[in-house]
Amino acid sequence: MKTLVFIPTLNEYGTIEGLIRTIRQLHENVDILVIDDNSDDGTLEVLSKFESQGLLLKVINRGSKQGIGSAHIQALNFAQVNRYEILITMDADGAHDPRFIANFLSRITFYDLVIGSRYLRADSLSEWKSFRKLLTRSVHLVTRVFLGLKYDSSSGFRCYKISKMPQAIFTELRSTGYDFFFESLYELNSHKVKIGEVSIFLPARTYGHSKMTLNLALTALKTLMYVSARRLRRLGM
Ligand SMILES: Nc1nc2c(ncn2[C@@H]2O[C@H](COP(=O)(O)OP(=O)(O)OP(=O)(O)O)[C@@H](O)[C@H]2O)c(=O)[nH]1
Ligand SMILES: [Mg+2]
Repeated sequence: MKTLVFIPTLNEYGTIEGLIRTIRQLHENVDILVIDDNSDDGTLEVLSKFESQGLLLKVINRGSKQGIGSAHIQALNFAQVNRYEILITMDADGAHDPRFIANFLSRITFYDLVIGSRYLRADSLSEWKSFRKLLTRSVHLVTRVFLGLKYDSSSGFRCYKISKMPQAIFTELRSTGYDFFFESLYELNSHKVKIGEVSIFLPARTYGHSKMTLNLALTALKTLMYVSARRLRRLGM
């Protein structure tokens, strides 16, 4: 199956090289697309070296910070326009282990979207600090209660079967940041896309820092309220 792996980057110099080399070793036939928002820590230099060596299909530098969600939407569009059958999306900061890609690829045979979940096994977040775990679990809880989502709604480790994606959904999303994950999942779930999960393990962060900011968290909260209201309207309440 024609497969694209997509990685959004914003200052991931410490991890990007190892990540791309590992993906290449494990899956020599996949293409890799990176969308970067003008990293200034040397990430772009590593990426353009890999692009010229043919290790990467393409690097798109968007020139300014436009958000992780908008990068995912652009990747979905790229995959459709370039006729990929499968799109895998994953983070660059070392949180998403490429060894799980094989599990996604076998599971996607039975589903249209497969989410990498941190809630199927008790030890998925065993290395994380308690506060970080609490934050992630809170998102899981509120999206379950307010949006009716039983899946890991903030996970960016995903596998899409492109032909089964109602692409119009992605052009209508209001989210451009981290809210993309639960808003897109809510819409795909509402459109009866067949969703499955695979268990993933996330190590504690050893390089770099989170790109999540208070502003982005507040925006996500606002989006949550909008999408909850959308849900209530659809339920006729
Ligand atoms: N292109 C682009 N990539 C981004 C942006 N924000 C984050 N990323 C990338 O998206 C991925 C996830 O970002 P993280 O900061 O690790 O977000 P997170 O995993 O929810 O937060 P942590 O658990 O603290 O790591 C990483 O590969 C980032 O480099 C952005 O605005 N633009
Ligand atoms: Mg991360």
